Amino acid sequence: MRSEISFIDLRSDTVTRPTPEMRRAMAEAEVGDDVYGEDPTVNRLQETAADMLGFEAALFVPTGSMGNQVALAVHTRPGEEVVCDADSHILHYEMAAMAALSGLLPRVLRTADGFPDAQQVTDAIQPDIGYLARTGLVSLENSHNRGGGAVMEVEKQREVQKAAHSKGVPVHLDGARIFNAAAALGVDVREVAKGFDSVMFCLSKGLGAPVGSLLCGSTDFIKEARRVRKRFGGGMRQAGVLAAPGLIALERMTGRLIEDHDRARRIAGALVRLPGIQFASMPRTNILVFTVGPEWFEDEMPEDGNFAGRFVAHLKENGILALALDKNKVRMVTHYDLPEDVVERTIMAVSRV
Ligand code: TLP
Repeated sequence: MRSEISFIDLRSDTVTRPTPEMRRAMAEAEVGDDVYGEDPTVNRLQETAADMLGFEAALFVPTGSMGNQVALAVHTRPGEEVVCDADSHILHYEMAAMAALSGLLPRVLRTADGFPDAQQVTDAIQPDIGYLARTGLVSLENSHNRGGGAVMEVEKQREVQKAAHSKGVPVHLDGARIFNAAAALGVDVREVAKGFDSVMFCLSKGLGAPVGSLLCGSTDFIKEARRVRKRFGGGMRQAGVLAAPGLIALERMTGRLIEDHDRARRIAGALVRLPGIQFASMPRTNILVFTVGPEWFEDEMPEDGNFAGRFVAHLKENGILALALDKNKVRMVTHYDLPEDVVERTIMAVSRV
């Protein structure tokens, strides 16, 4: 698409293309068969990731969804419940995998910003009674995708971890964008990862690698995760060509995420002044989620009430790609693979709409 017309693609940070340095690293990567654990580049990536996040071990997986689902499968047994928030990625965007692949039932929490508090989690964990399903896992998401890139404070994470652990329930973090969360909080990524029994994070979003995520945990947890990854069809062979750009992502791309956050803030700062646009909260990371009201469509009110869909279609006519999350909500995501004047051009295009 981009070769025909040059759109500014704000649909997601997943659209980022690998840097020239990543492509060179892919071409030159040393490889082996990773199902035998013999790919030196994959091994290096896994060790680097575990070390950066403060875990004993890590496992390279093809996608964030697989990383989350492998974690869910390892922590639980079929017939158990997973406590998660109503807007979480594991519930919304993973194709009911927890039910389809692992026989799990979500115990859904309604929250204002995507982040349950300790009391909600305590109340959601089932007492050990013969006629109730057992709670197998609590899962958090930081930063929060559908929550407009919102960031959960480290102290609040600790309280939830304490509440779950006191009842013997492990806690997983969907940290697809954990480096964005760490940058926004101004802390080392280890602080955000601390206290979780497992953390998944993605290389293929704001960090710009073409493929891949890592699941981090204890040595025993990762040993079991390797088996489940294979069962789910995620055992890769000469995956060093994919791990090599991931190493570049970890070495070079984490430090620049604040630039994306700054752009998101500037775009939001201009949009919030327009009538009919509302932000539940102003962006702290690289995701903007806002609602569009009927004020935008005086002349051509969409009959199906799909304001966001219509808004996004008009934006596309003006050279900007964004995502409609539902009939009212629009999402934009900033990332490194955008032109210098993205902020100005986006504000201009919205004004034209
Ligand atoms: N999110 C994608 C879409 O699936 C919505 C995006 O464009 O943001 N956890 C979180 C919090 C995510 O945002 C995503 C991807 C994943 C997990 C899954 O990663 P992949 O796409 O690699 O399976």
